[in-house]
Amino acid sequence: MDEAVGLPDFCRRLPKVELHAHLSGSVSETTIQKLQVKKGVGHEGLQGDTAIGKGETRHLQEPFRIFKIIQDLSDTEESIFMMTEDVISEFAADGVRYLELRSTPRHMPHTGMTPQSYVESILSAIQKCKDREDVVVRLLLAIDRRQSVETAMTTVRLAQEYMLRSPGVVVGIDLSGNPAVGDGRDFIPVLKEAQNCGLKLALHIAEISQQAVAPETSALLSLPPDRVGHGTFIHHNQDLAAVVADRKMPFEICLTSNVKAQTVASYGEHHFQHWYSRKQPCVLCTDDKGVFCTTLSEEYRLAAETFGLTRPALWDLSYSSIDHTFVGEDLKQQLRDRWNTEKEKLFLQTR
Ligand code: 6MZ
Repeated sequence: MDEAVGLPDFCRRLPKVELHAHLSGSVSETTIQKLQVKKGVGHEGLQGDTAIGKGETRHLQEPFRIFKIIQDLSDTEESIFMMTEDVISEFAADGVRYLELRSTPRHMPHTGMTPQSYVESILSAIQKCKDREDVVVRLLLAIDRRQSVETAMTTVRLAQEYMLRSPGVVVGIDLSGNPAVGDGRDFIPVLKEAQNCGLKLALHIAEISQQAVAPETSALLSLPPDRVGHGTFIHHNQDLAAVVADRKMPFEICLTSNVKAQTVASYGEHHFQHWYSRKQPCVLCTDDKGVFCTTLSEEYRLAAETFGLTRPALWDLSYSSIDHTFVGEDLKQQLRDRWNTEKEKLFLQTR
């Protein structure tokens, strides 16, 4: 391929799949400003920054402080609708053609927002974007590790209900939240229930070093999940690494998030290298594009520059990500056809 088109431009034009994007963490600065106006809060009213800028790193606790600020700003159905619309448009503008968003349903008694109306606001925004934006969007409902098992079960029931009603837009369950809090084993029965009703599982596993030896890690892996979120410390434990390798479990890889939140020391030391070189399925994702000031194109560019991936290798990485989406074979095939059409165009434009 002609090198005349610069790498950032190539990465932007590349059709991409985003599989690990938390709604609140994906909200851009512009949307935060709109939320502030809606709520009548000035910037001075925010407790600290709402993003971790270029070249900065902060302890993993910091993004969790920021999520809380964004969640406090978005406590009505209207704000959830607006942020979902904005996030979808931004991903589409970055060349994302298939997007799986995930979000934790919230109950806000002071505004009347319920977990149901929260999910419905996201689904309405997805529906509104359907004809306008050039991206297919699906939704995972998230369980926060801080929550009670009862709340987690309510989330699974909601996901089950909307999987049938949406129809097909709600596709799975995510287990996330501060990894230093709680024990993931508490949620095993709830996650099994989700599997039994046909929901897919994308679970944050071994995001911090303590979890490489924690009993919850092998318990969660034995479910088994359909995809592993981060999995940063799995390869530090041979037994866990063998389970993941044998089952060819796909990794959701979030380079910038892990480096900026200091769970990985540098891009060059990221576990992507370990797994990619062993042909383990890997999908590049953003995690929280707003909080970590990134885009999916930027993650592809960083992977190329850090690990020496050629443009055809980037293409293959994006194309193979379709295999790991939580949709049926028909839609997967449509996406592959779409990718193949775009490939021709991309190659022609850059010849
Ligand atoms: C674990 C994370 C996360 O649900 O309000 N979340 N959980 N590790 C991460 N790595 C940095 N990034 C985001 O989006 C925000 C929520 O997503 C989860 C946390 O539970 C956070 O509260 P929603 O849309």
